[in-house]
Amino acid sequence: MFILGVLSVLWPALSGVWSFNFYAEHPTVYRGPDGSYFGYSVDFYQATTDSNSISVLVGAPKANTSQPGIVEAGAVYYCPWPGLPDSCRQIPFDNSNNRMMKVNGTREPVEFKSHQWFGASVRTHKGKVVACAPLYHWRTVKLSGEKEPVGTCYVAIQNFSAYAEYSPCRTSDPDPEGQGFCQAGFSVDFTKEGRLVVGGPGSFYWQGQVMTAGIAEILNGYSLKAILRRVPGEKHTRAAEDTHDDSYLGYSVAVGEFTGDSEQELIAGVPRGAQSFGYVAMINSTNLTFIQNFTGEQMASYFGYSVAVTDLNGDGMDDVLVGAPLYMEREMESKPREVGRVYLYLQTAPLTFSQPVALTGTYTFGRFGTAIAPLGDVNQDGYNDVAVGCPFGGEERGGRVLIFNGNKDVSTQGLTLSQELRAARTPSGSLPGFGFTLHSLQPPSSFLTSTFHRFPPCTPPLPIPMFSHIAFLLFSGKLISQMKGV
Ligand SMILES: [Ca+2]
Ligand SMILES: [Ca+2]
Ligand SMILES: [Ca+2]
Repeated sequence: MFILGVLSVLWPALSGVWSFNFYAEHPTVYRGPDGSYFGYSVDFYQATTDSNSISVLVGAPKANTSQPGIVEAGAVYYCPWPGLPDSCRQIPFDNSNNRMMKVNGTREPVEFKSHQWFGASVRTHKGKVVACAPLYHWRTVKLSGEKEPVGTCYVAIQNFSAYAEYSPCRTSDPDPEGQGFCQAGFSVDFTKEGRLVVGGPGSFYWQGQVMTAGIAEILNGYSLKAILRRVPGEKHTRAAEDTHDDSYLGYSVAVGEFTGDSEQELIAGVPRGAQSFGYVAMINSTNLTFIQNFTGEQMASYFGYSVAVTDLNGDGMDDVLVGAPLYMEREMESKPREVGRVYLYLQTAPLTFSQPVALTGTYTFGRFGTAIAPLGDVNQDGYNDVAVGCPFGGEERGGRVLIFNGNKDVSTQGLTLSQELRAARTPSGSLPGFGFTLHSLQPPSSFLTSTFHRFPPCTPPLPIPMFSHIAFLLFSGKLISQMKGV
């Protein structure tokens, strides 16, 4: 069943603060096939930098495709903006069946694309697009042949006229102790130069791994037949001691500048590292060695589930935001409440950060911090702003997106909550999961978020959360609403 988003805005009670707000009365709404998890990932797409036409890409990791013999390969949809709810169409990243090989005289599939979750991640950078299938399996190099979830990604350039596959963990290093369970593409991002960053949280007994590669190198010399091809110039983190097993390095990735030069560093969430306190690693992008960590404060809070980078206090230095959506608030003489928390680390000098500024969720089991999206400067006061998703927040647990404004004195005054958005109830009930995924475009200040229809009883986040998205909402930030709080 489809549900269209009908939205309302909860205006915050802020005394004497003027603020611009997202205009949320009539968001653009897109929808995909029922059960396809349409909206699991989202991004904006601009074919060229001087192009005025901006469109929207939406991942639907359980969508069926026209690939022969493949069930639920997953897809990424191209949606024109502005556009009608049903105007999205699948992008043909891969039209083919499983590749085959001859083993002992019989033809066997080399890979397994059914249920591979293509579209679980999608990211764009100046006309380049990457989308990944973290549950793509392939038959290992072993004679016995085993199915292992190495994951794979596809890149597209030149307005979807050229495609290539990039599967950095499909190597001759199989099994759990190698890259066999990598799930490459669980998270993806780009550096400012357009170099691809891929997280694979299952490598090396789930220590996890981060890889980078250039898009030009992925495309040059690409061949369907070269299954074990190594992309020239690819870089990756390596296996550590076994005390790092089950850490999930690469569950989330982001990029920023933290050393005072122009070579960006990588930021990667490790939500089960540090004895399950979770940490976030800063990684040198030149050699992929570890520089320093930010460590969580509470065991099993899933610190590092999400990461983001932006400058929130206007000093020109990138700051780091880390989500811990299972953080529990413990008050004296009351039961702990699982509300979720976001930590902001302000860069005070190269490789030096403030004590974290904490933003704490208010809704029990709301999973505040599941998604974090830098917004640019929404209210035009000179300081960047940020959106935080709280997908099961609200009295009806339908989900909330909270907008926080940066300022000069964030370290002492924190961030200011300026707006709380929600999906309104519909005749068939609320739209749960509003704010599960977030991505912004600046300018014009707009952001994408999604809702989904069914979700299981509260379970800890698994490497792939089992959610079913059915609708998808786009807030156009015309900033027409200037209001004075009461
Ligand atoms: Ca740097
Ligand atoms: Ca800053
Ligand atoms: Ca601002």
